Amino acid sequence: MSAPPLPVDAIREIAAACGFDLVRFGPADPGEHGDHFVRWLAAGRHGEMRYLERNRERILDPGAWRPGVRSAIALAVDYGGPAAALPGGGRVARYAVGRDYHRWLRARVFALRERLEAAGLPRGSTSGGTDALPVLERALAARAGIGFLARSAMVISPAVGPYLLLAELLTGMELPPDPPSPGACGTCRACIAACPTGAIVAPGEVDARRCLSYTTIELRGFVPRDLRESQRDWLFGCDVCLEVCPFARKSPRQHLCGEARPAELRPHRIVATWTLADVLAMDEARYAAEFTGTALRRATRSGLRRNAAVVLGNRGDDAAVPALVAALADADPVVRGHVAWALGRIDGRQPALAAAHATEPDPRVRAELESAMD
Ligand code: B12
Ligand code: SF4
Ligand code: SF4
Repeated sequence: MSAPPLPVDAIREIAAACGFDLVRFGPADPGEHGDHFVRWLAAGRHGEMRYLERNRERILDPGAWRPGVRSAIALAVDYGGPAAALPGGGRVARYAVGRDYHRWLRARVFALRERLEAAGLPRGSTSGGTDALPVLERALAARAGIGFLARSAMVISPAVGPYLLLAELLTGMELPPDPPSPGACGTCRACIAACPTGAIVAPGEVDARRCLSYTTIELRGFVPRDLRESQRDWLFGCDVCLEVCPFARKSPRQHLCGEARPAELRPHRIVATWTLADVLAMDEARYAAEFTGTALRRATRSGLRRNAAVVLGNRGDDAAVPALVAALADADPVVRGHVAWALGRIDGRQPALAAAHATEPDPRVRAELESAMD
């Protein structure tokens, strides 16, 4: 297939009606961004996200898994909004505050596909999704002109800002490419200076192994000790490099609260009502019942409880000690280890640390207990 069977303006109008704030056309392949991706992988910056390595060839060449693909309809939704934290502390990155975007954004992409097919696009001729296809979504968005590739590595729209969730429909149609987006970082380096862990190692390049979004969400097991203090109050993800960005003030939704906010972006019950102690104490049944449909689930129950322990340690509040002491007897060594670290931050002379050390079977947790008492 080559020429579009329906006017390109109709595609834009239908996409806008489906709830996309930005709609642009561009190539389906990552072009020169692919070289950067290859270098990034070779440097091991992906950490334990091995699926990126496994999908390398498909990511570099979408034609290998979608023969005949020509263009991408690049899509974006503004999710800007007020900072969110659990009552009493524990911040959650804005993208994860409401309903899981993998669900509601994917539903929008599928609705768009259906409407385009109803308008004349051959059935089954597109592949679409958000964070689901083996593609570099930032590369597609930047090449289509959704925004510019910034020093923070975010794709930023000069009109809407950095709080953009990206999605795409890949198609065999030859769509006329949109021009590159205007806008640039200029002399600003605020995100690089503000990143709590120094994860932005070069302009546009993030070492995921140091990024709090990786350590709090993707990483399973123990968080390197030298990164825990830098986690500060972040329970899930991190928005620092977006918050300090001057373009963040552009988000049309940044001040929308309560009923004025789109339903899928309103704070989930967990964010609105749970405390860090609730997260730390949650059992499997409560996790299964409450976290379904949230992006928070990605971190796993173990990871969320580990993160809660780190944040409680960073907050240094004596009131958290009973909950932490109780969790020293938890079945999960990752939780026990981070709880030991947290107690050490609050009071290394806490007698429960020595008592736990006397019976602790896991050498990693024993090391945490020793370091906490040091
Ligand atoms: C793996 C991943 C991560 C990793 C690694 C991120 C990274 N910067 O490398 C971790 C877990 C750390 C992460 C964090 C976040 N992520 Co993330 N993540 C992804 C995912 C699944 C794959 C990205 C990837 O392959 N990274 C590898 C690097 C090399 O590629 P890249 O991130 O696309 O970066 C591009 C630029 O770095 C560029 N580049 C850099 N230098 C140069 C130089 C030249 C010359 C060129 C040409 C290109 C170039 O090359 C890359 C390709 O275009 C995508 C979804 C997807 N399928 O694309 C979401 C995605 C990138 N993440 C997203 C979001 C929202 C976040 C967070 C804001 C979440 C949060 N608040 O906690 C943070 C932001 C951290 C940051 N500053 O990047 C959005 C970004 C939207 C946007 N407007 O840019 C995406 C697109 C998901 C989505 N569907 O919306 N993420
Ligand atoms: S998300 Fe946080 S830790 Fe990751 S690069 Fe941005 S500021 Fe640094
Ligand atoms: S904070 Fe400054 S350097 Fe970083 S992405 Fe925004 S404009 Fe670019």
